[in-house]
Amino acid sequence: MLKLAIQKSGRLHEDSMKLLKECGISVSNGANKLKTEATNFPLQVFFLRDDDIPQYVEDGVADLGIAGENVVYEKNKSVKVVEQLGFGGCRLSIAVPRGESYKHIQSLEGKRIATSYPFLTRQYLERNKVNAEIHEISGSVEIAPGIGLSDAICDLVSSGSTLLTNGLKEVETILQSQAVLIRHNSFDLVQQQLLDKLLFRIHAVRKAKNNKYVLLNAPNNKLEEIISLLPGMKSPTVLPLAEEGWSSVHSVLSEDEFWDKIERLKDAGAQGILVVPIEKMVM
Ligand code: PRT
Ligand code: ZN
Repeated sequence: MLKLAIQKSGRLHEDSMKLLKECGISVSNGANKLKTEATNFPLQVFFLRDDDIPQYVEDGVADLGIAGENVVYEKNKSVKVVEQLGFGGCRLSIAVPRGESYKHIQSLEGKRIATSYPFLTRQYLERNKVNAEIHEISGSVEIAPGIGLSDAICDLVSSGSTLLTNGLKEVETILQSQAVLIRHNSFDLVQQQLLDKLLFRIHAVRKAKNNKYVLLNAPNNKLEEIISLLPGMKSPTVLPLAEEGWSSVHSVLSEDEFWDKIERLKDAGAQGILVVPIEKMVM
């Protein structure tokens, strides 16, 4: 049985639950519960505050955890990052009042920086040989310059609208972050086998998300050109259509090349292009 710690509520909770569900693991939601057990996988799920997750995993109270890289690297516990999960994306950045002239990191020399990430902020300043005063505060960091508590902040940013509404501008990015799966430092053989089973499912889910299934009709005299545009898992499937001279072509396209390829397929004479989401992809 593996014990997995996920956020009880907040930005990572839903995506963590969704990932388990997509991996075919049924757990009941954790509202007002500390833990629950999956019905169809040897997994126990603990619902905790995200900040506590690295500690629980270091101590081995939980074998696995899902937390933001920002939290994992700030806490600097002895745990292993197993896998990036592709959700909870944000960045840890330094911001200063918009009116401030800021040229480079040395502009922060002697300044006061408010943050909930003292470890990562200090590490970044030291790496850049800048002396600044770090004020650790636990929340509402963005208001610190406005109330005269600090000259700058170091906080998480995603859309940037919090900085904007507080009259701040982003000047340095310390860390690009997303949710990761972490594990306790030492795993026995049985735990490792269960983790491999879980990772196999996570890979299939993530791979499917990055790909689309494409079906299209192609005139046979253009078939060669159209097929050359399609990678497919091995090669595209080609089936004759009832209508003489036409074929149906099935293939898989990755998200990043998708729009470009679709345009080129149309130009090459493809018609009736259907694009379908893929649920799981096992290579
Ligand atoms: O109760 P608990 O301690 O578990 O939750 P929490 O309140 O500490 O964390 P929560 O739920 O806010 O965030 C959990 C994780 O989500 C973080 O550790 C990050 O890994 C990730 N994440 C992704 C974010 C953001 N995006 C984010 N935008 N966490 C916080 N923010 C905040 C940021 O601090 C700032 O206040 O959103 C604001 C900025 O957002 P924008 O869109 O205005 O730029
Ligand atoms: Zn937290």
